[in-house]
Amino acid sequence: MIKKGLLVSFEGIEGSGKGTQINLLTAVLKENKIPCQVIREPGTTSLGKQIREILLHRQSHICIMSELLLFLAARKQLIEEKLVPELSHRQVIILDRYTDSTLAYQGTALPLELIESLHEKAEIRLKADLTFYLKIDYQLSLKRQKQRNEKQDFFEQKKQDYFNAVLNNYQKIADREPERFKVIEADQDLTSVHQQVLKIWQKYEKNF
Ligand code: T5A
Repeated sequence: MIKKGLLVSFEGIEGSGKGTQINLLTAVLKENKIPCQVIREPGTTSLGKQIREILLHRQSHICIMSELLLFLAARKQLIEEKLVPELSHRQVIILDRYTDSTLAYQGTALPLELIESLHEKAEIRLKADLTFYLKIDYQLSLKRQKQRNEKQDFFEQKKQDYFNAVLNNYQKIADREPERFKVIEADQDLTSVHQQVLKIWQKYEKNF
């Protein structure tokens, strides 16, 4: 594949504002006539939607390795069915979560090296070119979730210790890959967070 498109992912815990900031960035790209589309992980392909339902609204116990493999199955399908063909066009593909989510979440129970080696074995090698990590703490995540007043899915029901471990894993990625993985202080108002995203995007856009 000759890759002409750009993969931009958004990461962060529940309520960090990924969906909100993706909408704001997409509006700017459209205004500037830059072709773009948003893809949610898991959940964009038909298989991904089914896997999302199994994982987020599970009816019975799923062991951690099966959980990991299901996320990988959804990702592999997404790459083959959607990302590879779409990236052959010049456009920005915005991913609402991608591989870093697996490292952060499933990495709370499994070694990061194991998760990376399974990605490699499954030939999931397509990496995000740029990632916005919207950093908030657990208390704020909880507050924003409560404001929405929606029924909680499997992950949202997890406790503070779990989310602290997720945040710790995101920080490890930030320390390891500062060029790609941009940390945004997301505990500020929508506009300030959007301005931080735009500042990074505008620098990056010059190479696109
Ligand atoms: N998962 C996923 C894994 O475990 N492994 C994996 O490999 C992958 C891919 C998916 C779940 O699956 C797990 C992680 C997740 O638990 P999801 O539905 O895709 O779940 O993701 P969530 O993070 O749960 O989505 P949310 O909608 O909760 O969070 P967002 O998109 O980050 O937040 P958003 O934009 O919807 O905002 C939440 C609320 O906060 C307000 C918004 O208006 C909204 O009400 N808000 C702000 N308020 C004040 N100031 C700001 N700056 C605000 N920004 C947003």
